[in-house]
Order: sequence, then structure tokens, then C-alpha cells
Amino acid sequence: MKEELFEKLAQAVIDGEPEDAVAIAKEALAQGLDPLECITNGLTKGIQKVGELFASGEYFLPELIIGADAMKEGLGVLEPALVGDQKREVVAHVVLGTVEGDLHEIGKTLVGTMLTANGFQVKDIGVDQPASAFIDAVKETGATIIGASALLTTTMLQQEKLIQNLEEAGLRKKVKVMVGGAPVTETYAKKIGADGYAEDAISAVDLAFRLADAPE
Ligand code: B1M
Repeated sequence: MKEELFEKLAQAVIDGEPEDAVAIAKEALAQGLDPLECITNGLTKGIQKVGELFASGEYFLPELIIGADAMKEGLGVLEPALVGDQKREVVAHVVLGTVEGDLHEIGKTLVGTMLTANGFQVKDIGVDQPASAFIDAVKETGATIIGASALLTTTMLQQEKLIQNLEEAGLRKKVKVMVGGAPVTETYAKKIGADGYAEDAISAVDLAFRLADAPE
């Protein structure tokens, strides 16, 4: 039953059916399924398949867009269940965004939701954000962690630029930088001088706790 609902969620994304994604996500929650499992084993599996079909030339940009829409609508139902309404002390302030030239928002937003659910105060500055926007947000919020997401091999170079600009602004020692996104690797993160790399939203939370030097 559980597996069947995960498959239906994935299929709604593959078919680009936002209404189905919403209805199935609601049904899954009503049945008491874990929202994170629904995201990772359902919606994410679906969007990965959409990515594969796009890469192999079977899907084109419109399918990519409607698949992402279906995923976002499903997340709209599941993410609030993830965060809950628990009140607790702020672990650390985080500025989170997708780097300049990059419009991919789903993974970044999921990382933000998971951080929020775990007690971080997250300022999500959105997608296609230049280094200066991250720096302005750090100055505004006093954040001690920056999270920079990149989904394209071309835009991951902006993560390095961000670190260089932080140095130039005299902020590098005050702020830890975590990087992530599909093409990013641990090796690349080390090469550009980031403080950490996380493969997915769950490990991003573990990493943020380490960077904040706080107990989980
Ligand atoms: Co785009 N796209 N896309 N796309 N897209 C990819 C990334 C691609 C791999 C597809 C493919 O060819 N198989 C490919 C990149 C190739 C490359 O550079 N190597 C690609 C391409 C080529 C493009 C365009 C150039 C297509 C075109 O126009 N011809 C274009 C670029 C636009 C731009 O950004 N300037 C483009 C556009 C789009 C859409 C706008 C249509 C849409 C995004 C919609 C949106 O976000 N609102 C889209 C989508 C949906 C994808 C795929 C299919 C799915 C991305 C996604 O949402 N995944 C993607 C294929 C793929 O990744 N398999 C693809 C689900 C999400 C939960 O996972 O984002 O990986 P992900 O995030 C994960 C981890 O990476 C990690 O945690 C998340 C949760 O587990 N993570 C972090 C992410 N950020 C993190 C930050 C952290 C830590 C962890 O710390 C700060």
C-alpha cells in the first residue's frame, strides 16, 4: 500500500499532473505515511525519472517544467507536515539560495525546509542569486552559515566565486559555507575551499549542525 502510493506520487510527477500529485500526497498523509519518505521515495524518484527522460531526448523542456510543477505542488502538501509547528531555540541563522544563472529551486527549498524543521532560522533568498545577494543577506541577518545550491555544471563555478567574494568582503572567517546540488561533489567542495558538502537534504542538516558546532 505504502509502496503503491510512492509509485503513484512518482508517476504524477512523470506525467506532469499537479492535481494528482496534490491528491495523492493528501491521501498519503491521511494514511499516516511519513512525509519525508513520500518526498524521497515518491516525488523525488519521479523527478529523477523526468531528468533521465530529458537527458535521453524522450522528454523536452515542457515536460521538465510540468514535472517540476507537479513536484512543487506535491511538496506544497508534504512540506508543512515535515516542519510541524514546534517552537524551539534557533540553532543558527542560515542564508540559503541557488547561485547566479541557475533557476533550479526544488532541492534548495527542500534543504531549507529540513533545516527549518530542525531548528535553523533560514533566510531563503531564492534562485539565480549573485554572490552579492548572499553577502547582503549575511550582513542583514548576521547569519553564520551560507548554503549555496547549484544544479548545472556551468553554475557550480558560482559557488567558488561566492567564496572568493566573501573573502574580499572580509566575511570569510565569520561565515561557514556549505555547498550542494546534483553536479557538486565532496572533492569539488574541498577544491573551492567550502566548509562542507552535503549530498541530500538530510545530510545537509547533519552538516549544518556540525558547522554550527551545535549538538543535534
Ligand atoms: Co534542469 N537540468 N535545466 N530544469 N533539471 C537538470 C539539472 C539536468 C541534470 C537534466 C538532465 O539533463 N538530465 C540538466 C543539467 C546538466 C548539467 O549541467 N550537467 C538540466 C538542464 C540542462 C537544464 C536546462 C539548461 C534545460 C534547457 O533549458 N535546455 C535549464 C537551465 C535553466 C537554468 O537554471 N538556467 C533547466 C531548467 C529546468 C527547469 C526550470 C525546467 C526545472 C526546474 C524547475 C524548478 O526548480 N522550479 C528543471 C528540472 C526539474 C531538472 C531536473 C529534472 C530535476 C531537478 C530537481 O528538482 N530534482 C534535473 C535532473 C536531475 O537532477 N536528476 C535537471 C529534485 C531535487 C529534490 O533534487 O535538486 O538534486 P536536487 O536537490 C537535492 C540534492 O542535490 C541536494 O539536496 C536536494 C534534496 O535531496 N541539494 C543540496 C541541492 N541543493 C543543495 C544545497 C546544499 C546541500 C544539498 O547545501 C547548501
